[in-house]
Amino acid sequence: MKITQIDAIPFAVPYRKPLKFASGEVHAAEHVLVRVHTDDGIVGIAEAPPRPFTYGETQRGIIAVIDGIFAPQLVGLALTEREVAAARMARTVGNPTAKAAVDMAMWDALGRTLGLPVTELLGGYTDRMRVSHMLGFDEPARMVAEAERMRDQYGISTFKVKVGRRPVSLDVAVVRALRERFADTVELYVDGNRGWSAAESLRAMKAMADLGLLFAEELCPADDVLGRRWLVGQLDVPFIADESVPTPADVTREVLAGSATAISIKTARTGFTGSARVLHLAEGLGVEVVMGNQIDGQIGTACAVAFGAAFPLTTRYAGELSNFLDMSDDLLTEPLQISDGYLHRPPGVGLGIDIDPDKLATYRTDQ
Ligand code: MUC
Ligand code: MG
Repeated sequence: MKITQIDAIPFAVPYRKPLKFASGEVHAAEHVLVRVHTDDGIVGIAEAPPRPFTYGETQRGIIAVIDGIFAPQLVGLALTEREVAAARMARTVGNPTAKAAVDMAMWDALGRTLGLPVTELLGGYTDRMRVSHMLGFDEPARMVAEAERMRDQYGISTFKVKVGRRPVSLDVAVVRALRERFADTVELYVDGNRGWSAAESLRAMKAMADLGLLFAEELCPADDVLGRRWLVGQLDVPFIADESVPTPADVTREVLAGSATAISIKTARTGFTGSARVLHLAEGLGVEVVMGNQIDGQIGTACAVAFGAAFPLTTRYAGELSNFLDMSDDLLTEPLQISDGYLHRPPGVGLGIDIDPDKLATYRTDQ
């Protein structure tokens, strides 16, 4: 059960259609495959998706921190020493997706070693999650058409609408068009990725007051401290903190300050060990959680559903598990399937997924 080697392998898979939102856009999954090898011949896997516009991590930076700083401190540890691994990685500030991928690859290796699914090791609540799909920026009619396709093809009926553009009326028109098209057969919520000011956010939320929104997410920056508190205090839906809460300490700060009333849990950002801390903190504070998506590929999505399905609170709402549908291909031997609006966690031990060596050879960018 001892770690002998950690690999960090860059790969790039193009998107069929880019995802655009207030803080950036993604045209290719330029991620890092992380493999944790043990002296039993087990290999655990996970992926780190760099989001330079959000956390400042880059593909090269993730590889450098894993190869140069984390791997030398973790080789020799047993897979059961996950808290030792977490404490050693925590000495390095930032680098959330690099830390998360190493943590999750260790959990995958542990599950494979013990012959148990990771989701059962984490909590074992259920084996599936309802799926929420993210609608990136486009013309209102095209965003409605994408929602129709997701509903018809995959049975998805919860949509997170990216907002934060100017004028505010542009995004309000999209949400109104979706509500008019689907009436009350769909759940809708909005994510601003910090694009609006607090005042613009309140104006938009008032203009959408009749549209039955489930949540509002990160509409304005958390660093607009008093503005955000002023906004959140006036809303009648939970306000989800996402990129403003990359650590449990950030969750505490934002919730106690009255600047967030719900939390997006992203395994890509807090792994399994850190996500459990965030979840239990949210539970203790009495705030809602949503399983978010860091624009993950199928490996990351398998991680998100393994965690989300493990606990009752994370399955209360649909999880954001469908971004991989926009990718032209992926690395897994068995692609994930969404049907009737649900994603089941892959059966099998660990995360239940395996890398196809031919696909890895095609998409890795280091050889
Ligand atoms: C989201 O919920 O914000 C967009 C940027 C990012 O870091 O994650 C995505 C989705
Ligand atoms: Mg978000």
